Amino acid sequence: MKLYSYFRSSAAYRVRIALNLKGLAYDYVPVHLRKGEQRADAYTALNAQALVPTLVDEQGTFGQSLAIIEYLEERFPQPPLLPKGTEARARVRAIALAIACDIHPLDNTRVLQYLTRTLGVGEDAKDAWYRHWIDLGLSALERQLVDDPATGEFCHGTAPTLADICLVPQLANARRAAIPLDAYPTLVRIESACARLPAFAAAAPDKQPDAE
Ligand SMILES: N[C@@H](CCC(=O)N[C@@H](CS)C(=O)NCC(=O)O)C(=O)O
Repeated sequence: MKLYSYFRSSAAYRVRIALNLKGLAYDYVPVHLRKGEQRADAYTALNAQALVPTLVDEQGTFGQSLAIIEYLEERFPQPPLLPKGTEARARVRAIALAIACDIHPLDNTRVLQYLTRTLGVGEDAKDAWYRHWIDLGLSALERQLVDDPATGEFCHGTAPTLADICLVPQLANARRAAIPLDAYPTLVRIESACARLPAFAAAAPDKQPDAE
């Protein structure tokens, strides 16, 4: 398997965690987003959206981190990244999608660049935008998780799931932007539990071959 990735990409970080949790070896192919390598013809031939990650294996070429993770889940079911039970799976997917659909896309590099380079928004306003969408999303997640008996050591129970796979990279983004996380004690506690697992630790941005 080959994973096209960028060390700071939180969407690629999700897939790195999933591959590690499942014990799947892969070749890391760096795509330097700040140099614009995602827009080169060689890469858009693999990923028409010009986004990382892309996973390539003997079955095909796959984009979108959550689709890739569900593909891995179906091909390599152990250990499961979704809990047993329809309701539990819906809960885990809802947490994952709240991050992947409602927080992360608004703070993506190309969105921030459009704000500054095309719309002429200043750096302070851009930073305020970034913080606003992260805080709004994380506040809702904290409220959702804090008193829910389904929340355990991890977002759902006692084993990491797709929800944790999305949460940890999003918190890493927030930390990089120096956003205070004191208002999210449940999320930070779950992040610490994940950090103790080698699969999460090895997927961290600073552990990647293209880390700067
Ligand atoms: N929904 C996509 C999002 C992918 C995405 O936004 N990737 C970012 C890095 S985290 C990217 O490649 N950005 C390139 C750019 O903004 O030009 C997924 O989950 O895979």
